[in-house]
Amino acid sequence: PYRVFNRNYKGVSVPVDPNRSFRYGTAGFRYDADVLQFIANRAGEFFAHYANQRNGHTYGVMVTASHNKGGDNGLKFVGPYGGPLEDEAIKMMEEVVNYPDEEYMRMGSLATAVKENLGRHLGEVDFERVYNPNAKRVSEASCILVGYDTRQSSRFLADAVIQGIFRALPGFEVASTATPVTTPQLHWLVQYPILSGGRSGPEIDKAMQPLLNPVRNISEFTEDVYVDCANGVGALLMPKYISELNSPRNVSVLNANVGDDATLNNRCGADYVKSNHLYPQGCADFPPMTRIASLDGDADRMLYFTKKENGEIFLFDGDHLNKLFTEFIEKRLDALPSCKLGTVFTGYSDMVMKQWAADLKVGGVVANTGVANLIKKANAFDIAVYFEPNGHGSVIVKKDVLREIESKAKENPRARELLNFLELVNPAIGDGVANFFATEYILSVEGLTTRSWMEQTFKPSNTQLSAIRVPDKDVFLVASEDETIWLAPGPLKDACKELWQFLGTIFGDFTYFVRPSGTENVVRLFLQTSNDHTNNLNVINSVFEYVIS
Ligand code: 16G
Ligand code: ZN
Repeated sequence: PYRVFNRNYKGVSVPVDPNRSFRYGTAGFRYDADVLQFIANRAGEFFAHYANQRNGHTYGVMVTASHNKGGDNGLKFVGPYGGPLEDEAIKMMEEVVNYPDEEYMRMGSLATAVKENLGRHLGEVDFERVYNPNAKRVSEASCILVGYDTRQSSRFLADAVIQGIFRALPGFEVASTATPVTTPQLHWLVQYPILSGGRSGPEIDKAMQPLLNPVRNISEFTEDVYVDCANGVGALLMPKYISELNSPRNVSVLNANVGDDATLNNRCGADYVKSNHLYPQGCADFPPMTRIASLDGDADRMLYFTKKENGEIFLFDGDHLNKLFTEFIEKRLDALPSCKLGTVFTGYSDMVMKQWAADLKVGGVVANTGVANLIKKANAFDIAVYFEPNGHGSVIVKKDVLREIESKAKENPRARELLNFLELVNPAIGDGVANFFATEYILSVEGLTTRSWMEQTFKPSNTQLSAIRVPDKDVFLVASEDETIWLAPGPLKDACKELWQFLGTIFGDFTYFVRPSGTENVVRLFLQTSNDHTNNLNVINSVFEYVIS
């Protein structure tokens, strides 16, 4: 199940584009598949040196552009234990990717060039710690595992990364999955000590088993349920989970036409549903109260939706999942009185949700957008549920707390349920497929049908999200690191505040949240109000958009 490469691997030919500057955003490097070849190659070269300096860890690279169209692609680098890469390494990798090509050629190797020239640009980065191309090959070697999704360019880009790794360090331990994997699968495989020395590790299927086995604890589904796979790689993983189920006939996949770039994420998937508030392809004609989940193209997001009796769509998005998960855990914590439970969400979360968290005994914190930022905040708790409203999220448990739950689970049935649930989520990163089964487990234990879940969760506020085109979003709008404070430009900030006060007197209370996107050259404007007048929000949105643009 792996492709294992050796030093004679010639790889692909890589055209270089030295005229642009490339950034690693919240979603990694995200560009046209053609442009990415060069980035993949250089970043691979950097990553080999980086990993080589760290004794015996497994690192990962994932090739995917998630919910974006089939022709786009992206590269995400994964640190040891399957988590996001540290900020300093990202900065350094950007420098290496953007290093002038002529210099590079003159120096003969990236290693020399970097050593001679790069350090001075990176004042606050501990240069030698992050990147020392001259570090000796350590005896207990680190290795890199490369995974890729179902896009036509993905396997090709995985090869470009591998070629870069070998250019840096011929003979480095590197392997790629032999078939496409979901992003969370790759994170899981990296976290799992899978490649002992990169060559003789267990097979992927065996490594996946600890994630797959716990679905046997779902004793029955409260209703039949459907999963829209966005025509992406989730459709390859779902059947593996389904085959472990006691009642496999309750789950059916939709939009599972894998391998065609034209259909991937096209009018289907979690992002389509969330952004447009529309039924995905093939899902509009189900009877009311049918429960349908939507994954995105690389299956790291998931949300549910259903049709109300009046035909309107109702979304159980990341906020609803967050609330469901947190309450489920909270009810089972009596066995662990000193355990600190937290819930982490973002500026895009529903205001009702924020109020709910404030009223709870658990800690509620807002993180800035992007999974890596939510994880940082979640790490402060013993157990934390974190979710972006778009459906990215998971649960993190401290090791000693998990051990305590395991020991209590032997005689305490509530602790047993908690453990069953925690075994279902993917601790490495938000995992759409794992979260689907974790949600079904809760619904089954709590006896919740689609209808009763809808009745017991909160009624979503009226919201509107828009993207405003600007010349350069990072100059145009600067937000504080946690995105909660708008730093510059001052006059625009003041104008928006006055606008908010003025429009509030006409249309009633509303909140606004503005930040520069981390993935596109746009400023995002998010408006929310508890009253039901969508028209008011349209007007408010137009006025804000006019002022900002
Ligand atoms: C990336 C993030 C996603 C976030 C989105 C925001 C990960 C894996 N993905 O797709 O969580 O919601 O960026 O995009 O962290 P924006 O910065 O363009 O608004
Ligand atoms: Zn995704």
